[in-house]
Parts: sequence; structure tokens; C-alpha cells
Amino acid sequence: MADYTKMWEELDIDIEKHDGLCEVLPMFYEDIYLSQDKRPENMNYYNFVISEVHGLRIKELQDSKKEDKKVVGSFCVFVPDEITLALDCVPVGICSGSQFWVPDGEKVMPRNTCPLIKASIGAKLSRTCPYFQSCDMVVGETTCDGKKKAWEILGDYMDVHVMDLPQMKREKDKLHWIDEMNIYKDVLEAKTGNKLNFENLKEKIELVNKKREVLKRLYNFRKCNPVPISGKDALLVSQIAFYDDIDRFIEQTNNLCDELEDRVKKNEGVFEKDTPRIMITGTPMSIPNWKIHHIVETSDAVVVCEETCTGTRYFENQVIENAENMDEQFENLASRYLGINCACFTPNEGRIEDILKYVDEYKVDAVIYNSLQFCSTYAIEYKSVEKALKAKGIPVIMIESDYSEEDTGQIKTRVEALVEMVKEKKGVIA
Ligand code: BJ8
Repeated sequence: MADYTKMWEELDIDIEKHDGLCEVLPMFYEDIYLSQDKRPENMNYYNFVISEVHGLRIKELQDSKKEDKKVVGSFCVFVPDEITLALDCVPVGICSGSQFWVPDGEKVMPRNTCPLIKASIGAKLSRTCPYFQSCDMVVGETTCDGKKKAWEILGDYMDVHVMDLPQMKREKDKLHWIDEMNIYKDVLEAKTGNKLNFENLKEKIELVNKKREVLKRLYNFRKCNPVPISGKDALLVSQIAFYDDIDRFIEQTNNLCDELEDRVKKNEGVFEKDTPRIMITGTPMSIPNWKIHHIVETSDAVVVCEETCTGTRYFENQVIENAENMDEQFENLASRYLGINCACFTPNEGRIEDILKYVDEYKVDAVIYNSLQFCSTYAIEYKSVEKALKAKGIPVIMIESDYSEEDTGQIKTRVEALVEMVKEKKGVIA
């Protein structure tokens, strides 16, 4: 990586502390990612993105700012990128997945708060995340209680706009979400001086749909046996989708998919045919949270699908492109976004339907229900998911964890037991 110290200084980064962060990531990445066998060649692009995660992409954001574009950070897949992009802003997902930031988050939040929230707040407070430092504004949302209260703290440090996400999916909730998207539009228009119109919104609806389409294309290859790409690599691509330049991401991911198509034709996989196939469902996995995937894929199994917000919830369901005016565009946006089945909603049967559908589509042998510690909505929802999976004869375990490595051995033991059970069931071992 080139020397970006001057740029980081201009972003008011705590250079010394940031150096500590930059030191560990390459080793961590090498151990987890570069050690994999038979990786698709096109993963080199994503290796490069990671190697420049605090460098080139940040420089690109600064260049956009010089062209008067605003950088808008978000923490949830409900924030409509279509509106952000149509108002000539650059959206970046800034959920944090590293233990590095947790201690700083704990300075202002109770320890028994979800690590994703503590790390996100800690990333800002410690001035070690150049994405946060690049943001002209961040958009929070009223999903879980922890996040709701975190925005109040974050508001002391930067410009925060909060979108009031309904917690049910009735007609009046849809109208409320349309209203919230309109308020978001007004806030961004005031900030940028730009105006949303039918044409610029149409263009960005089509663009974001293309991003969803390519992610869906990638995931479809994971339905094959043998699987042409590891779960770790697919997760990485999804994570990068949140902050990479959208046009480049679509192009590069299509290149990767072309290679995977070729692999499938040749019956080439990254794991042996019939390797136990695991689906992960639950809370999102932000960069660099690769913990569970790494454990699974070093335990003689492969992750074939994530029913998470860094997985299917991010790209499933397109925004319908048949609108003839802006009211219809907002209606179509609301319909698509309210189709996301987050545990913050009640009832949330749609999530169970999705999980059962993916079990069939991805030929899943077992499910790992992954919940970040202290996330009560996902933890509580486990029981109904477990019941539905058991009724279908699909083994499931729940893993509650944080970003630290302390419980890795214990989790590995449980995952190995699950994999053994699958192998016995499939008759792979006597
Ligand atoms: S749509 S999953 S991205 S809210 S894990 S912070 S819920 S205590 S991240 Fe999420 Fe949007 Fe829902 Fe998806 Fe709270 Fe739970 Fe932590 Fe969570």
C-alpha cells in the first residue's frame, strides 16, 4: 500500500492507534483468506480491495468530495441507496466487525451491548476508521434498542440523521416508510443542493438492482455441488459490496461469476463433491468478521448460503422498475425494502419462510444460527427457527458470539460435532 499518512492526517485520524489496526489486518487476512486452496483467480480483485481498504478507496472518497459529492454512511440495509446515489452522494456501509474498536465503544456504552454497535461507536470515537472520518453525514435507523440509543451518542460527534423504521408491516407502516424516505430525501437535498427527480431516481433504481442481480448470480453458483467458491470468499464479496464503487463492483463481480460459470461447466469445486453444506442465518457479519465461516470451512464443511444482511437479505427482491412517476417509485422502493425480514419486525414469519426456501435451494445439510451477543431480537427468534427446521429434519445449532477469539475453540468443537452428525446422516462415515 502506498503511503497515505498525509490523507489520514487530513481526516483527523489518530495515526498511532490506526497503525496498530493496519498492522494486524494483513496477517489476519493472509491466515484466513490467502491460505485457501483453489480460489477463483478473480478473487484477486477483492484481495486488492482489502489491501487498500484504508487507502485507495478512501482516496476515491476524498476525490468525490472534491467534486462536491457528499459521503453518506449507513449501518443497516434499510437505508435506501437509490436515493443517496440519485442525489449524487456516495453511500458507504460502516457497520464495524472488529474487536479492535469494542473497548472504545465500551467507554460510552454498557458492556452488555451488541459488539456491532460498540465497535461502530468505538470506530468513530477512536478516530481510526477513515470511512467514518470521510462521512459528511451518517444515517441511523430505529431497528433495535441498542442502535436507537447509539445514534444519540454518535450525534455528539457528527451529523446523524435517523430514519424511523416501522416494526410491523401493515399498510400504514408502508405509508410511514414512504414518508420517512421522503424526509431522508429532503435532508439530503438540503445538504447537497441537488434535487431528486423521476429520471435520476430511475437511473439509480436500475443501477442498485444490477448490483443485487450480480450478487444473486454469485449466490446461485453456490447452489452447485461441488461448490465453485468458498463461503468465506462469497462473504467477502458481499461485505465489499457495501463500500466499493458500485459500477466497478458490478463489473468485477460479473467477471468472477463468469469464471465460476466456467468452473461449474467443468465440474470444478473448491471443496470435494458432497462436502457437508452449511447455511448460516442470523445477525450480519461486517468486515472483518469472518470467524464462523473460517471455523466451518476448516472443519470439513462449506458455507453455501447466508440468510443475513451481509447475505441474501441484502440482495433478494428487486425494486420494481415499472413506475411512471415519483410517487410510484417511492411505493416500489417501500415494497422492496419492507420485504426484508429482520428480527426487529413482529411478526416475522417471512424470515422462517426464507430460511426453509434456502434450505431447499442451496441443498443445505445443517444450519448454524449465529447471533451476536446481546442481540435479543435474533436470540429470541431462534426458537421459532429451530422449530421450523427440526420439523423439516434439518439439524441446527445456535452460536452466540462476539468479535473476540476467546470462544473459537469452543465453537469449533460444536461445529465439528454438527459436521460429524451430517456426515453420518449422509452415510459419508459409518
Ligand atoms: S435489517 S439485522 S442490518 S437492523 S446484531 S445492531 S439488530 S443488537 S444489525 Fe441489522 Fe438492519 Fe436488521 Fe439487518 Fe441490533 Fe442485533 Fe446488534 Fe443488529
